[in-house]
Amino acid sequence: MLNIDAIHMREINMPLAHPFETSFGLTTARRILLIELEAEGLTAWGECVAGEHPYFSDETIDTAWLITESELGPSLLDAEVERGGSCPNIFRQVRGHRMAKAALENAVWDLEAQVERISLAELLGGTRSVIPCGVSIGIQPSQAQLMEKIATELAAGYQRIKLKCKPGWDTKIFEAVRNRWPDITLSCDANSAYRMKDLDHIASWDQFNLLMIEQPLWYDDFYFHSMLQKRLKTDICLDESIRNRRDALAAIDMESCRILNIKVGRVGGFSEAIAVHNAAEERGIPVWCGGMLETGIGRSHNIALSSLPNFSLPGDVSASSRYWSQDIIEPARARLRGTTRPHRSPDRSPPDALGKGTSHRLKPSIYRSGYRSGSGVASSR
Ligand code: OSB
Ligand code: MG
Repeated sequence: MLNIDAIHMREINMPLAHPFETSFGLTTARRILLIELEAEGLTAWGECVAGEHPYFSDETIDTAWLITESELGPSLLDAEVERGGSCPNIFRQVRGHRMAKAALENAVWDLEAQVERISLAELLGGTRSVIPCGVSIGIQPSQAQLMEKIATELAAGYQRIKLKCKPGWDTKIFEAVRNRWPDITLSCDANSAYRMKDLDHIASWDQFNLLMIEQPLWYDDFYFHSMLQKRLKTDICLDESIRNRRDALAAIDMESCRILNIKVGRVGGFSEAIAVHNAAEERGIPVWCGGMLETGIGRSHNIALSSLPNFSLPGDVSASSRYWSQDIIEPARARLRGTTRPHRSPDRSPPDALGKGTSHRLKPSIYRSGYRSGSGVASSR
């Protein structure tokens, strides 16, 4: 049994070192919900990856805050929590809200790893000690700026370059990049920016020898992706469409994709992420770990997950300094050229930036802290 004394919810506001543009918009700063569990004399952390707007998924930081405070947090405090893997059952009654669930569940796994005195990677069943890293490069103000950025990332040793794309920022860009770097591992991510009328256009990218085309069509689709995949030599990778193991099975069976991106927040936590990983592995489908512009807390969880055996393609687990001039935890150390390692004992020291001293202790309870509520107003249960 893991005795959870308190759940702290905090919202922090983090300016990005560089704006990040995708087909659904420009992000210059992130509002991030952090979960801190007090239990067994220990402190464990989870990060919610929901964005400020419901553009990547239907969740936002505000829906996650609401559901955590009113539903998931109280359920967790009432439950007998054996381990991280107990959480899906505890949260069963709440439909959806997977990013909110994941933040809590992942904090429980973090707690369990500390209690067991093993690394999170080991607890998750990880076997890889070196994780290959790729980078995701947002849409840039100009082609020249993109080329410069790619050159910098290649010089840093990153093993795969993924270009965000959208209509108007695609074929010409791929052509220019391929002309300059004929042999690099290159992929693209459309974040659902295309429709079936673009089928021939997308099929023309076969000439660029891309490792994959990520989520070209609707965010919730399998069927049209399977029609598109039949017309492509290039592998499709699904991101947004895959919410759980059953989605992964459907997509694989329908041949909607040949590669899967796993984001632990998108599938609702480590338990489901492992289930998706295993389902793909059994069917010979490689996976890689996606990113959601996380702070060091979320990124360290992604790196731990990436140590599972079927994470055979480079993940979006690049250095935190690419996104933040000042991260909230000591960023991953032992970074070799284009790779990272799961922490043996993650640096869980609570960041000063969080204003930890301002929350009051009352247990068991859910605390709110951060700028929303001033200092430590405990909600009633
Ligand atoms: O589709 O992978 C995506 C960021 C925000 C929303 C969606 C995506 C992304 C990224 C970021 O590509 C990659 C990273 O965190 O390194
Ligand atoms: Mg994606």
